Amino acid sequence: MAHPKPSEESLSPFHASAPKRAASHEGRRQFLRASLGAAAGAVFAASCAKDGLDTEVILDLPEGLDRSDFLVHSTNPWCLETKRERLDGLITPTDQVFVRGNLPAPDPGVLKARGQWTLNVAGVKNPRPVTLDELQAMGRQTVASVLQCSGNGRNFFTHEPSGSPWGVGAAANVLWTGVPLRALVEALGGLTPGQKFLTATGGESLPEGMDPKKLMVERSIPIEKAMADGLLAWQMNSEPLDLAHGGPLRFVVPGFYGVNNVKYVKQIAATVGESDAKIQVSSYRVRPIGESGSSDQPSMWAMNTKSWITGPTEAQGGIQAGETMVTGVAFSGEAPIDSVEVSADGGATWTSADLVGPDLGPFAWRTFAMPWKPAAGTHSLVCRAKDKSGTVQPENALPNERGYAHNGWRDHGVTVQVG
Ligand SMILES: Nc1nc2c(c(=O)[nH]1)N[C@H]1C(S)=C(S)[C@@H](COP(=O)(O)O)O[C@H]1N2
Ligand SMILES: [Mo]
Repeated sequence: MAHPKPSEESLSPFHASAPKRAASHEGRRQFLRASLGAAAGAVFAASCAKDGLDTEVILDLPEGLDRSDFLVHSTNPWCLETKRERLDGLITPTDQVFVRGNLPAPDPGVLKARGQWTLNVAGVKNPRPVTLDELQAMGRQTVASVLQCSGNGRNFFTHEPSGSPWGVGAAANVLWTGVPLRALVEALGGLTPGQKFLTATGGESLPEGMDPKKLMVERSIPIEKAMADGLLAWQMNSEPLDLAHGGPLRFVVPGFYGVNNVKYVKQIAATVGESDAKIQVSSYRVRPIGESGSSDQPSMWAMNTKSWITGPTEAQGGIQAGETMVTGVAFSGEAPIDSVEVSADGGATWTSADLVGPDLGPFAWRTFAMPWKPAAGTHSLVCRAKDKSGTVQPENALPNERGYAHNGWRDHGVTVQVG
């Protein structure tokens, strides 16, 4: 079993490699206990082998989450992947949304006084700290958008990129409610001239003695995108935002990869340049295999066109010959979804699927379905989406050092046994 290489996502003191899977359970328990014991204020994480951590060594999941819904890639910070068959819906229930932390979450105490959570705002004519109570009086909007980790699909690359080996489940479609960034900027007198980026900073506390620039979650995006679609959100799926997903306040960038959706946001600043934090400068950059990250490479901003099958799946076991339904999800960060085709013979022949349910806007995913009457045997189900700009999901993804942005339809397929 391949063991993940150390990664730029796991170079923090919060990630320690787990013992090899060959180690005995007792050995692993001792290792875990020792690590937790030694932690004393610091924390321990076990990064995982490709099929997730052993059940025995997993700590309690964040409040309200059920172990059976997830593949556990690491524990502290949490990297929890939603199982493919759980993504079979228009809105992903909050307790089934994947969790990905680069750092351990802040103390849950921050949720006790949500209204007092304070956001520093800079790069505007009248910069000042604004409380969540104040933000709630400045405007309100609800947006459906796909939250997807840049590394979703990493496990399908064959060069074994470092980082969590996500399959399809580092993604969810959720409703965000908050105040548009543009309303906040207007309330504070508008942007000061010359700003090209919007830089958002996460509110986790960082360990003493470490270079904060190497650890902090601080992301910059083009200012036009931020002013058009950025949202300071305090609700997910009509409930107060929980800690795992960034409560009390999160900067949401519909259409952009997960990392730009900064949790526990404590500062937003309109800036002339991009953040000098490592997560912006050299991490989350698409580059050829073997190259190091640098700021002249494309940053993980807009998501590409993508779809995958959610049912039937291999995990659901064999299905009976006769009538069934192929289902899945499709989205694109750049243009609304136009159509989805499904193939039950590995891409030799294609049939149009029906888009199911209401269109929740350009940043949400569409669910699709196609009636299917399979004969007994083994079938290879694949799907491919087309967006309204004419972009078609490619057969193969572009291999890249960190295994980002995999949207190849072939690797996203499922093989099902029909009895
Ligand atoms: N403050 C903060 N924001 C963050 C992160 C983080 O570690 N800290 N992780 C980012 C990454 S890489 C992803 S994929 C998403 C995951 O969001 P979720 O845990 O709500 O699924 O949050 C992003 N925003
Ligand atoms: Mo991510």
